[in-house]
This record gives sequence, structure tokens and C-alpha cells, in this order.
Amino acid sequence: METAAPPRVQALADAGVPHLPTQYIQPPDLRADPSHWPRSLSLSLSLPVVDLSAAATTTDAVRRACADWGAFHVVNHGVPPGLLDAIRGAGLAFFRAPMAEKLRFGCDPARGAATEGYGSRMLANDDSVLDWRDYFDHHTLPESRRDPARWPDFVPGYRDTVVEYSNNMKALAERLLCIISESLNLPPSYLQEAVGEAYQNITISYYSPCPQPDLALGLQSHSDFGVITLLIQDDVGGLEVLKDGMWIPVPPLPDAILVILSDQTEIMTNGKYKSVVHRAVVNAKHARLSVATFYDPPKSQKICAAPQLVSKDYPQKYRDVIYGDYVSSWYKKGPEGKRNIDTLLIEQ
Ligand SMILES: O=C(O)CCC(=O)C(=O)O
Repeated sequence: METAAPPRVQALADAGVPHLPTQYIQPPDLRADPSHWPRSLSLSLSLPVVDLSAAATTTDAVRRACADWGAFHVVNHGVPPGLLDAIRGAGLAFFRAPMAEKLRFGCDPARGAATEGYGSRMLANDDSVLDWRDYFDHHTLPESRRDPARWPDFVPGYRDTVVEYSNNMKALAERLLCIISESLNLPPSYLQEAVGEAYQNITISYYSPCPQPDLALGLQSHSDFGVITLLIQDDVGGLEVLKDGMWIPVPPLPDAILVILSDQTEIMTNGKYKSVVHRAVVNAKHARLSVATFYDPPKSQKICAAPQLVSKDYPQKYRDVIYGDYVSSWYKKGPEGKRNIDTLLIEQ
């Protein structure tokens, strides 16, 4: 939940604070360690790129990427590059606008965690270390939740761009869920039907230049709690995924869209595909922008392992869960790593 007057990271950065305020200082074991970067680069570890136009090989490539990484880039995805530029441009225009304009669209503190609007704080509890990030969250699906009047009115074309982007991301997420289902020998519509009516939020994150980037995180380590996240970033870089205990940078790939598997997919696939832990690091010189589109079940939906993926040799890994309960517990505990999904583990 937002406090009445949340500190805006961008305001701190614009004021030129020379040192990182204490609330943003991560404990040493959670800080980004630049010494990891050359190591992962020298191992040439980089996220798979899947060509969605290569029909013959796409399913196999998705299977490998989901099993090995829980994340992958897609290219030739059918979303016009101009639309990717437009949503990034709209976001940038919002964050570059005067603070007074932005504050007219501030998150409503009375409506709890993850409310729609301009925010700076992910969790309700005040004592957690804060992310060096501001964001704008849009509720975009189902259409009954979509109210463009809650989105900025001072950036020309902003609202139309968000609507068009939302529709394109819905179509792409559905297409990907078909391919992911097929990659597990499930009927193509399996995952989409198991999810039910899609809930979609679009979060534009803005990471201001940070006075002491080695002490802070733009966004702390987490796995997403829904089904699938589609992410685009600008050309600055800062996203990292955790693979085999090592943080691997995910440099921006022009016009590609990053697919991130989230916790409900891990539950539905009985752990055959894992949600990926990721975080955003910051830097001293450049602001960075990303746009994350979350595809989630309704809060009332019961999520469980696909029966076809449960056997004597491969028993059910996670307890069934009502999605709304999962989200509440995520917000109560905080994201740190994947400990939320771990609470559903069934002792074997
Ligand atoms: O900014 C990024 O690259 C990561 C964003 C993200 O992980 C999120 O919004 O959940």
C-alpha cells in the first residue's frame, strides 16, 4: 500500500542526492555484485531467442527454453515494432512530465497493494528496503476493469496506445500459452482454459539514475506470481535472471519481447517448467524504462497441476491453490526469491 506521501525516486534523483537514502540500501547479500557479470558473460550464457515464425521448430525451442530457463525472447512475434516504440514513448513522456501532473494519477493509498496508477512502492509494509523505482500500473483486462480515465490525460495518444498494446499482448500471451501447452503434449487450449478469464495489468517501470547503484536494486529479486509476463525494455539494460545460482544479465534485444514464466505456470506444469527469479539493477548515469504485461487468472480461480503431468514417478509437487490466496500471501511476505511458491511444496 502506498503511504500518504510516498517518496518518489525520481524526485530524489532529480534533486541530486549524493548518497543513497538508508531506506534504499540493500543488505550486502542481496546487492548486485558486478563481479558476477564478466563471469556469466565469459560463459556465454544468454537467454534463448525463439523465432515464432519458424513453425517447424518453435515448439521444440519453447520446450527447451521453458525447461532450461523459464524465460526467453521471442522475435517475429507479430506485434508491430512501432507499437513497442509507442508504449515506451508514452511511458517516457509520462515520467518526464512535471511532478504535479504525475501526482494527479497517484496510486490510491486507500485501495491496498498494487493499486492502479503512479506508484513508488511495491509492498504495504513500510519496513522493507525500497526499490529504486517508480512505476505506473494500468488495469487493462478484463475490459470491465479497463478505465482509461484513470490513465494520464496529458500525454497525447497515451490512452489509445495502452489499449492497443493491451490487446496485442493478450493475443500474444494466448498464442504463447498454446505453444507452451503443446510443448508439454497437452491440448493447445489447456493452459488458457486452466487459467480462466485473463486478468491483465501493464506496469511501466522507470528507474532513475542512482547515486550509489552498487548498494541499491531497481527491483528486488522475485518471481512473478501470475501465469506469464511479457516484458519489453529500452536500450539501457539492467534486467537479470537467476540461473543455476548465477545472475545473468538480459541485454535488450531490439524489437524482441521477453517471455517470463510465472508461479502459476510452475504449479500447472507440476514443476516441469519453473518460474524464473529476476531483478532489475540500476546505474549511475542513465534512466531506464521497461514495460511488463502480466497475464493472470481471476482471483477466484483454483490452480492445480495438469493431471496429465502427474504420475507415480512424477508426483504432484505443489498443493492446489486459489489464486487470490496466493496473491495475498505474496504481498504479505514480500517477494524475496521464490519463497511464496515454496510454501505450497508437497513433501515427497
Ligand atoms: O524492469 C525490468 O526489467 C523488470 C520488471 C519486472 O520484473 C516487473 O515489473 O515485475
